[in-house]
Amino acid sequence: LADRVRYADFLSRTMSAEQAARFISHGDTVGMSGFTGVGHPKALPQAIAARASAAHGAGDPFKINLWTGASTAPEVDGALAAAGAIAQRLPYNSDPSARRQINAGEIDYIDMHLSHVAQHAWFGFLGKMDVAVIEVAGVTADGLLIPSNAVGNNKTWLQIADRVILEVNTRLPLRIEGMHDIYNGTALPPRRMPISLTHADNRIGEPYLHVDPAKVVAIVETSALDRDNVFAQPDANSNRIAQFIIDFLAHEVKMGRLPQQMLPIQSGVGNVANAVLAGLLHSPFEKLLGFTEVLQDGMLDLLRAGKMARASATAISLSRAAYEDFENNIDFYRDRVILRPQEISNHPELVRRLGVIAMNSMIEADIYGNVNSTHLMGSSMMNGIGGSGDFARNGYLSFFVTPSVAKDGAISCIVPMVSHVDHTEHDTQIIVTEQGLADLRGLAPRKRARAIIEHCAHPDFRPMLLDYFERASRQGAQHTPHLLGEALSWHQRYLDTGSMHA
Ligand code: 0RQ
Repeated sequence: LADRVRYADFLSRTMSAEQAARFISHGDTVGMSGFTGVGHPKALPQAIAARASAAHGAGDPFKINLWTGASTAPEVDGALAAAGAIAQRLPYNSDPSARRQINAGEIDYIDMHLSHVAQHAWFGFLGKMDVAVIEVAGVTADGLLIPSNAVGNNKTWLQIADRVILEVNTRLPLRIEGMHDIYNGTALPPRRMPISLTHADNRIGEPYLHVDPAKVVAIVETSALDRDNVFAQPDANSNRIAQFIIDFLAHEVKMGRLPQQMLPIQSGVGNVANAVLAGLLHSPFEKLLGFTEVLQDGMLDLLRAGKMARASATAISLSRAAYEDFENNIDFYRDRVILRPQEISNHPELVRRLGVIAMNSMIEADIYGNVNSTHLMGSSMMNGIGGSGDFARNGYLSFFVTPSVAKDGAISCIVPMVSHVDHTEHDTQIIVTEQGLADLRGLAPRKRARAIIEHCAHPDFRPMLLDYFERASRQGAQHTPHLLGEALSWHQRYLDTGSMHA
């Protein structure tokens, strides 16, 4: 460990995860590292889960509030949920057991824009943090922390927590040192200054995280890999959606509404997003820039092929094969990848200034372009809003994509009224399904409805949507025609019969 932890003072604080878990008590708020399955602590969460199980076995309560960057992995959310050890969770979760408990009302889940988390913690809106558990690649001789494959909210957790536990992961390449750009200039209002980042690949901070050495109570050595973020090969629907987007972007360049060199790209998580990036590999665009939160396999391919010049993100979330390539060619990628705190990677000021092209997946959209990214049938949480809102509202262009139907055609992803709203009609510009693309820019609601029904709805549902819209248009107010008694009847019918078909 001494070659990783070069700050000698810390070595005497080395201990097992089980010993370190004693610094965490029932009722504590624990800020952990971790963003989209990478950079999370690998050992401590399981040791805390074991502590919780032992306490529960003895009839004692043991739950913590768990705050992270975004989603983690089975050894964090999975282990802690299995032990019934989570009281409150924020800001994003994709773990199935934690999701079950969230939807059973057993975990209080606070679904937040990822760019809001650090500042809301600083403002004191969320309460105080007792312990931070942060994975790092190493500690320099000066006591500076070399970040791991994700930065997330680590800077803020290290600053606001009373105590800090560091997991030093010896499996991480030490040559990752220098890839990160940690900006420390975000003061609180009214003392905030402009963030002087004017190009997606600017570096405005320093490569290390700071910690007050006096707060570090334990150093735990680990060597486990991050989650294997596997992707399905893009299917026919994803490829069609990708092609619609690429053709649209090429058209925008032709019309002079996008510069030839394009604008920086943000891509959400998932298979469709990855297919769009794969499509860009064979597109006419060159010297692309990424300004996104998660760097996935598709973006790594673009960097390797020289199609993308540089990418800025807060986490590198890769499949095993892509991660091997990343590690083997770390010097190449260190020159081309910049990892920032999520309050910077997702910052509305920067997304707006840079003119980011935002592409995010959704669960459903309604005929007016309101988008639901988070809830199934209105009540059941899927994952969370993540960074989609940070980018959608502030981007130069904002795409929302989905297959037109779900559950083997039983569900239409284009509905009369969304059962939950994450992105209002004011934040959505372009809706894309495998059926086509609806460009909503400059359209009033009734024209938006016709464009979405005609271009995006599945043919099996298109006549029903048209019928709804036309009947609504014949009665009542005409700005955004709705039949309130029917607007959510498609969802109710699915709950009653297992299908939205009439
Ligand atoms: O369920 O697996 O049980 O069949 O929802 O759907 O089509 O596999 O889509 O994996 O791309 O996820 C919006 C959830 C899409 C994701 C969402 C069912 C469907 C399936 C998943 P099954 P797909 P994806 C940056 C941006 C919010 C955060 C975000 C997400 C399951 O993209 O979490 O954008 N986004 N972050 O069958 C009922 C419908 C449905 C439906 C699909 N209309 N009704 N069920 N499903 N449509 C990244 C970060 O912020 C970290």
